[in-house]
Amino acid sequence: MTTATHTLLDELRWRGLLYQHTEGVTALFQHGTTSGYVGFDPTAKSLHIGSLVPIMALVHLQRSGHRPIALVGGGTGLIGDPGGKTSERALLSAEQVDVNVRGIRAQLARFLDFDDSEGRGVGAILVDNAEWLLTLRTIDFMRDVGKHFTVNYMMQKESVRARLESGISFTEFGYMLLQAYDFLELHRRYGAMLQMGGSDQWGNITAGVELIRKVEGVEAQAATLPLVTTASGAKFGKTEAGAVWLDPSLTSPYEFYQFWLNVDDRDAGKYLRYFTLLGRRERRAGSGAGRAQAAGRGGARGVERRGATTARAGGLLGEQAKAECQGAVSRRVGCVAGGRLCGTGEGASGVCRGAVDSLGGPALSQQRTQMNAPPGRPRR
Ligand code: 485
Repeated sequence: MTTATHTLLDELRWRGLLYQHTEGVTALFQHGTTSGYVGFDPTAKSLHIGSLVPIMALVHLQRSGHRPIALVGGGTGLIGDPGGKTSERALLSAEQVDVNVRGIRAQLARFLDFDDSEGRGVGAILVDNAEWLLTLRTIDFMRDVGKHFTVNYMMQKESVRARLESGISFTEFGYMLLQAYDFLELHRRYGAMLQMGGSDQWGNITAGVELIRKVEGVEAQAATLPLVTTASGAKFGKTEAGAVWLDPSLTSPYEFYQFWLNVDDRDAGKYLRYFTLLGRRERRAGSGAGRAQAAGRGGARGVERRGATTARAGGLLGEQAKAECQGAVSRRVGCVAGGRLCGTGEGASGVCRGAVDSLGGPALSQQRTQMNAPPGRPRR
């Protein structure tokens, strides 16, 4: 748990996880406990590794004493966010959205701590916006929500502006109002004061801030996270085989591990900050060893250190996810640390096997096998 003087914002900033935010975010974290949310649309039955960035933001939010809310867009998934798309999306069937919601809900549940027994009000909440969006009445919505937004305002949003030439349906044009309404609904239900998302979500998130200001007279806040970049300029999270999914039936543990193992050395430090809970000191120790190794000095001691910190990361995640840690997704985050840190170097296998073992579970056997492979295999 971060201390009061070491705010969540400092933590996110140090991790490079803060891209843009509204002014009041600083004050928000300084005054007691708050709730913040991230929304995930069920466009597929699994999240992918890019989703780990906002998930980690929720994890940090919770670790610093606030309530994280993960929202699955069972309602918005039926419409489709125009953001980042150069052309109209094909509508997903209600059945497909349903299957996808179930997959994503189960994955999200593994990362957050739902235990509210200490009564501090920071137990995570998992919601599906189908709960309120599917029963909205058109006339009510157009009067109560639509009236607060001018078409001019909506056309300024990047997600719409980018489509003015190629065209955008009324359906996708209206998407931002649904997301704005979600923020209002979560504010009313759970006192949500913050919405986070990737940098492409800024327009949708600030539309919600606007709606809450107009309807409730409250200044809610927005914070976005950076898009993950790679030193080579390649798209993060893509391999020749396609996206790297969190679902082991779509991306095998072996492929998943290989993805992290093949991360460019120049990206390793950044990804450790993004995807693990390793702190400043531990991370520096890790990257120092990495440099020594890259310089051809081997460094079993360094590797041992790295193994130790990996064990810590695994432990933290284990503690975070409690019993759920047996689940494949949690183990995968543990493996992020394990993968990157244990990838090469003599002596790494033993130490790291221990680290990964601390997360347990037979599904890791593939990774373990890989870790024991001789060092110096070519990297992509
Ligand atoms: O109330 C909300 C309803 C839906 C959403 C958010 C809040 C989903 C959002 N519109 C969206 O499309 N998000 C993307 C998705 O679900 O795939 C990605 C973003 C990315 C990051 C991630 O979700 O492109 O930047 O925010 C969590």
